[in-house]
Amino acid sequence: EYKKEEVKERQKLFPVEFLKQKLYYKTKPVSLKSYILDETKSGIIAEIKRKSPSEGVINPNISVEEVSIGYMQSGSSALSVLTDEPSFGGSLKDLETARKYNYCPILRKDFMLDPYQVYEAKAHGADAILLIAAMIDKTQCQELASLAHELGMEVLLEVHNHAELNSHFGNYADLVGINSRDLKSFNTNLEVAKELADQLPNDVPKIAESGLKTPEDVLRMKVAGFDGFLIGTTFMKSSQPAKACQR
Ligand code: IGP
Repeated sequence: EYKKEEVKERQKLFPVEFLKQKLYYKTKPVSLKSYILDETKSGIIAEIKRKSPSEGVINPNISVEEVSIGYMQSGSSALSVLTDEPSFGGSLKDLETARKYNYCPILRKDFMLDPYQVYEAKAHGADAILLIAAMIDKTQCQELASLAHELGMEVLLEVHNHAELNSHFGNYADLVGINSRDLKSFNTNLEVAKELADQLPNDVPKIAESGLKTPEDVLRMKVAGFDGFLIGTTFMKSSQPAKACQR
């Protein structure tokens, strides 16, 4: 996998000691969980996503300042910023830009496998990180999560099926995301998420991820017990992502 190499390269250029000097390493994160559970907010986590393996190019030339501010003004509860360059066209710079212009919780969306990435997330302004059950085992998740917690961030654990939920679920997960997209076939199926939601304990906030296209989709997932709704493609496909979010 390219991730390991990429991380090693960056670590050589910017050692952890360097990251610790950065402004956002020292600032206090905001709680994604509490924003998601705030009933006066929409629950929408709006994503900055230029391209993806399933869609190809979505909206490559956006301004992160403009889109992230627009998302928040349209009533999002939080932002998700992809920082993976090869598959999604994102960067840590995008994360830092979104941070600079918004005080809401921001999720760093990437394939996390090394503690170094957790330091990076904090140093560039993230409030929460994503851990993907399909990519790393539970022990790795717990290790990365305890570092994230040490740095004041929260953890969104992503699962796609019963097996992943059973093998990975633990109290290290501040929120659980159910990804309706099968990372192998790229198909999305909201029924998958609805069914899995019932298996989760009531006290952990649930996020419906991927494949949400209409306000009705969001409503359906809300009725199914979800607290949060992670939406990327539907917003980013629009020439004005924030307008799409307003709906
Ligand atoms: C957003 P969509 O279908 O609205 O663009 O999906 C988000 O769920 C998706 O980007 C995502 C993702 C991921 C991307 C969910 N889990 C893991 C990269 C890695």
